[in-house]
Amino acid sequence: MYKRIAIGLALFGILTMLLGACAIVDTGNTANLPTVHMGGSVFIQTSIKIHKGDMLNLVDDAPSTHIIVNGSWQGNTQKPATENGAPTVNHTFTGSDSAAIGPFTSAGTFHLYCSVHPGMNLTVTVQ
Ligand SMILES: [Cu+2]
Repeated sequence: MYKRIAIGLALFGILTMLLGACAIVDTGNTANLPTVHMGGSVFIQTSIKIHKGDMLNLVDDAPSTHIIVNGSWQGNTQKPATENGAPTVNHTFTGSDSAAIGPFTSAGTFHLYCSVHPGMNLTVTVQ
């Protein structure tokens, strides 16, 4: 009799733990992702290293529009590019917003730029 109650309590405890663990998963949570911030017309850091499979969180700290795509500025000329292994990126930030791009599933060095702001380049190294 007591054995049954003990087993019941143990099962209840395990179930509670499992449900608790599930509750921690929040698909909208980008706090733990590698993050690059953007100012009015620049990437605050121009390169970042991430791990294979990571999403990259881009945060627009300014009330500025940024359109982030694959490729780079070379001088004052936009050079859109398709790089093998890079996710296709085409995201418009409207100001004071953020978005996770990717995932980057292949190792390599990839280039992103903002088509609004000349020279606004970001290099993503995936390892
Ligand atoms: Cu921009």
